[in-house]
Amino acid sequence: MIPTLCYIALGSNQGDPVAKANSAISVLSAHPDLTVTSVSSLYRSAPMGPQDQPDYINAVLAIETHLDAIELLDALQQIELEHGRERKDERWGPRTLDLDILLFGQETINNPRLTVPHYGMKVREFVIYPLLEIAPQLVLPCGTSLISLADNCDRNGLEVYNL
Ligand code: ROI
Repeated sequence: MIPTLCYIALGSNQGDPVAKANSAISVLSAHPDLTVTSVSSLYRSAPMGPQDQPDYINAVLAIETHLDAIELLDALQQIELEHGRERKDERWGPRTLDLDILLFGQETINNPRLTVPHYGMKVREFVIYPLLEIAPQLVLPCGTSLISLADNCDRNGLEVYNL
């Protein structure tokens, strides 16, 4: 069986987001069911949504897996919980660790728990530019190229995070 190439977005803005991001990358890399094939730089981004919250650290990873999409979602949600994720009611509020499936191969998934491609990935600079770093030739299942999304997306102050 050929594994599925997937892209995962990582975001954090609570309790040392850089440490959380690095820890999540380590845990994903060590996971028996996942092979991490590339990791973008860490980026610092202004919050999308309510502005009275800290800046975010964002990154994107490419992984290969034999899991199905829901099994992958379960694995990611388990890692979120281990990093102190609490699901609160507040829409677009701060988060300790967010791991979102952006793409699952070339599949389109509309499941009550999971929508793939991720609904925000076409417009969010903190997804598009890290993804461009690791997959510049990427084309979405709808036929849109990542490069054309970047052409239409302001960086909104997004910058590579350096210590
Ligand atoms: N804003 C930024 N910059 N990065 C995120 O990862 C992020 N995640 C979210 C919301 C609250 C929409 N804002 C974000 O879930």
